[in-house]
Amino acid sequence: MRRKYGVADTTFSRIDMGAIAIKTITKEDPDAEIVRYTVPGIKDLPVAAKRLLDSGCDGVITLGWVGKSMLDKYSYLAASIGLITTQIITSKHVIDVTIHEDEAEDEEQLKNIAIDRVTKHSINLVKLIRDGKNSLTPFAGKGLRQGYGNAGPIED
Ligand code: RDL
Ligand code: RDL
Ligand code: RDL
Repeated sequence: MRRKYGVADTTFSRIDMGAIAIKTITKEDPDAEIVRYTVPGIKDLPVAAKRLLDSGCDGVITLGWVGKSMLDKYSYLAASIGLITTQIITSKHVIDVTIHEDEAEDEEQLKNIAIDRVTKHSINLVKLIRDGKNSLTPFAGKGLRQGYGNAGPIED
């Protein structure tokens, strides 16, 4: 059956991460139906995700951008709890991609983190939705990271 993916993004974000997610999902699952939902900011993402799932999406990826201030970080904590609650209520995956504006020294680095994180998590979403709960098991314990190079496993 044709899979339906939700992409929720924000106007607060300084990079069009929705476009990157749609491109990646389409490449990974050419048969995919994708529904995009853009909201003002991260605190609006939980209801966007829930509405996408209620309307038939099999899973959702949310794309958030967190500013540098403490107030922004509190907003992210609230949004994150909302996103996790949405997953529990709906029993469906909501992959939370978040870029923290203070993660990088300059805009170029921030952009590279965003592209890497969105791309890798879009692939994770497709795997989980299309291939099921053991789709990531071959990578368990491998120290995979999104936004950076992998940390790698601790060998014995
Ligand atoms: O519902 C309207 C807004 O309250 C909502 O869009 C918030 O997520 C907006 N917002 C903040 O109020 C804030 O203090 C955001 C941030 N910080 C932030 O860092 N990133 C956002 N929104 O996407
Ligand atoms: O839904 C996709 C991701 O948001 C989710 O997998 C997170 O749990 C990933 N993650 C972080 O975003 C983070 O800031 C993790 C950590 N830190 C962490 O320390 N350990 C994790 N995930 O397993
Ligand atoms: O150790 C360096 C990073 O892994 C660490 O700072 C993480 O917390 C960075 N990070 C986020 O801040 C986040 O919001 C990660 C994710 N999301 C994520 O989804 N995957 C990561 N890191 O590997």
